[in-house]
Amino acid sequence: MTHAADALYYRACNLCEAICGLQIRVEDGRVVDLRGDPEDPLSRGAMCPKGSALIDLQDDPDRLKSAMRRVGSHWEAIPWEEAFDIAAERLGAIAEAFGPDTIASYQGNPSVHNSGTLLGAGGFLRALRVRNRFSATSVDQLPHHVMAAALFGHPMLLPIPDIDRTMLFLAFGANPLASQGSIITAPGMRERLRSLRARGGRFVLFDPRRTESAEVADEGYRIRPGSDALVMLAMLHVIFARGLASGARLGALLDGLERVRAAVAAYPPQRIADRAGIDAGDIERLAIAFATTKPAVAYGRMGASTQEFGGLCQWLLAVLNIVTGNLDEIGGAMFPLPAFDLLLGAKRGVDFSPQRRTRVRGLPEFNGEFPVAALAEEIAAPGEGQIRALVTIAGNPVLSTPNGAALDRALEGLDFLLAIDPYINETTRHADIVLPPAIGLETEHYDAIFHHFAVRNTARWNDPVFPIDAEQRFDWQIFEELSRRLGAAPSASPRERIERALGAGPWKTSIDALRESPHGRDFGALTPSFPQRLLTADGRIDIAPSAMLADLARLESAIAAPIPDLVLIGRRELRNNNSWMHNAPRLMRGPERCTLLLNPRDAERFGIADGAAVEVRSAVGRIESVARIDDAMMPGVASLPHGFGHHRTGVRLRVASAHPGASINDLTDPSRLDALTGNAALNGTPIEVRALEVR
Ligand SMILES: Nc1nc2c(c(=O)[nH]1)N[C@H]1C(S)=C(S)[C@@H](COP(=O)(O)OP(=O)(O)OC[C@H]3O[C@@H](n4cnc5c(=O)[nH]c(N)nc54)[C@H](O)[C@@H]3O)O[C@H]1N2
Ligand SMILES: Nc1nc2c(c(=O)[nH]1)N[C@H]1C(S)=C(S)[C@@H](COP(=O)(O)OP(=O)(O)OC[C@H]3O[C@@H](n4cnc5c(=O)[nH]c(N)nc54)[C@H](O)[C@@H]3O)O[C@H]1N2
Ligand code: SF4
Ligand SMILES: [Mo]
Repeated sequence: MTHAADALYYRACNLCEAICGLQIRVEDGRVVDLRGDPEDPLSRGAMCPKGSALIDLQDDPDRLKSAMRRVGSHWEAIPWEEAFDIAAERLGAIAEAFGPDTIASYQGNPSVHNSGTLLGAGGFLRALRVRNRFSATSVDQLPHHVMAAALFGHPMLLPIPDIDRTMLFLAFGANPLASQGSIITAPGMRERLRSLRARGGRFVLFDPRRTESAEVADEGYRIRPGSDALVMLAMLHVIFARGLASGARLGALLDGLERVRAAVAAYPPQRIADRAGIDAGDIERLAIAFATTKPAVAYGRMGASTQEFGGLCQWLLAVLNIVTGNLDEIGGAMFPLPAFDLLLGAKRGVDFSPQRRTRVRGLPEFNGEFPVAALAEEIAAPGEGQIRALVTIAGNPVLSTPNGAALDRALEGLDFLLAIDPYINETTRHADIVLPPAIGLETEHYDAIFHHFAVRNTARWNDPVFPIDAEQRFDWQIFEELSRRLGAAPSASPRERIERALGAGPWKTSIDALRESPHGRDFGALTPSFPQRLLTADGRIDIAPSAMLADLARLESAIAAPIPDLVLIGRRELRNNNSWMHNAPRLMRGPERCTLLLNPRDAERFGIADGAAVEVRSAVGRIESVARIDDAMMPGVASLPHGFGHHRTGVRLRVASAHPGASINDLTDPSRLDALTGNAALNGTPIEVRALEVR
């Protein structure tokens, strides 16, 4: 065992998008105190219970430190060199025999939370010549990127709500008090929402469940899953009809205002109110309030992205901000200027329209990636180009992607599976080789992604707290070893790339300069940046892209279809982190959290009592759960958290396996997609539920 030197350390938590600054006291080589750093200019002392679980991760006896090889159902630790050789040899042989397009990759969420993983993986995937790339993006924020590419010229030009200065925060399908914010890095959400209200501002939220965030909202509306785009169209209808659309400073840059006006004409609030479950008068009033409150910002996250109309939602939210003069304005939707600017040197006018389609279903790629809803069939369906080998990096797609059970089965049929992951979980149990990186407090870190989404321009460099054992490796070292064996020339290390980017970036800084500000450097509040930062070919913003307008026809056919009897949506809770932190003992105390929430009316009509064991069925699968009757749910909507289902054999997560729960993604259906973007429609899955006989 190696020990950390006794000292007070400051570093950002890298578990979620809030990147809270932490203050960590180490004595006798162990963490004796961990709390929010009050001097962090972004998080100002905020943190959540998951931050302390970094200690559990550090001490977790189930976390792997040496390379592992699976022999049947047994695992043996093998020397790293041997593991690298086997992995490179097997992948190389498959590429040689069947072509590189029979290899696929899946990158999961922590890929973007660990700078060594983020900046190291690309070179390895290039060395592998993988074109069948998949990631958690297509069960998450893909519609945001498609919108940003279409309107602003680059997938990473994502507008961020300037929550500290807005006067009206209009949110759809987000639960910031549980998630701590997403595509808005604003640690301490509860405090930030409190300040908004203290300065006379308002928070309005649309969600089918009265969530903890709805509890602190000024107005919370329970909306029928999948109908957000209708409400947004109706709001725009009102704004145009009342002559409230302007575009303000950006007006001269805008194209397509008349095409939007024509499109929204078909959506008076009365037409869609019943369908959405929202009163037409409320929509009218909110639309006027949104257009006349200065500044205001509209925002939507998972509930408005992982649904059948995620692309339309993100487009309409941007249009709402633009036509009310709130885009790129203080207190509106703004574009951060991070010290490591991923847009530095980005080309203008790149064509992001799909260049390729998946083999089996013909689903479109975006920005070099295919929708992960197609992964299982690409592995399972025989024929030319069938995927034979998979590399997973920081991902658990068996629990996190639609019809995970089918993927679970498909993985069995692979010729070779390489997992770069610290745990043997529901996905990596199928691997031939697992290469476990050092994580969390052991890594150096610069948050290249989440400063891009932050409500203030700040930067911080983190040196590791704990040194690694001689036997351990970092993600980037694993990638480097594999790339070398695949014949790639050495490339710059993540640290060299960070150093270069900081020096070239807008704030001309360096790792050493950041080390002098252990709490983080503050470069100030966000500032308007258009038209300079725009990356469209002509330097203008077309707010009515033809692909978005064309997708309205699909929305129209959905309105014509009957409303399903009962649909399922997801749920995040403060002490979960997707699928992978259920092994942290301090997060798993208290009542079981993997429960099915049902409105009392639904419970009654299906004869289900509180606490009853239930069977839930969808078009693709079935699970068993425990029902909780909760009038926070909208009638006709049930809720189950994702990331559970740890009962599968061979999973080596002792704490998680004691709280197995069931996987919502054994019910979600890969054929339910947002056809515009390829994002999975995880929310709104039609289900049937019945009480199980008590044996
Ligand atoms: N039904 C439903 N499904 C969902 C969602 C939902 O709301 N509802 N949410 C979706 C969303 S938003 C996301 S982001 C995805 C997440 O989907 P995934 O990214 O596939 O799943 P995670 O649970 O985040 O798994 C992370 C994996 O990374 C490993 N890991 C942790 N840290 C590191 C590291 O530093 N390096 C490496 N190499 N590995 C590491 C963990 O052991 C774990 O295996 O799930 C999606 N799935
Ligand atoms: N504690 C915790 N924090 C996390 C995570 C975690 O697993 N646990 N995961 C992290 C990740 S990877 C992400 S991407 C973010 C996500 O961050 P958020 O998007 O803020 O979090 P969610 O809880 O997924 O919020 C989505 C909300 O949408 C609602 N919803 C479902 N369907 C619909 C619909 O059709 N319309 C509307 N309007 N609402 C709908 C759900 O009820 C839910 O409350 O959280 C991050 N932070
Ligand atoms: S909110 Fe919690 S998990 Fe997220 S960065 Fe802060 S302490 Fe870490
Ligand atoms: Mo996510």
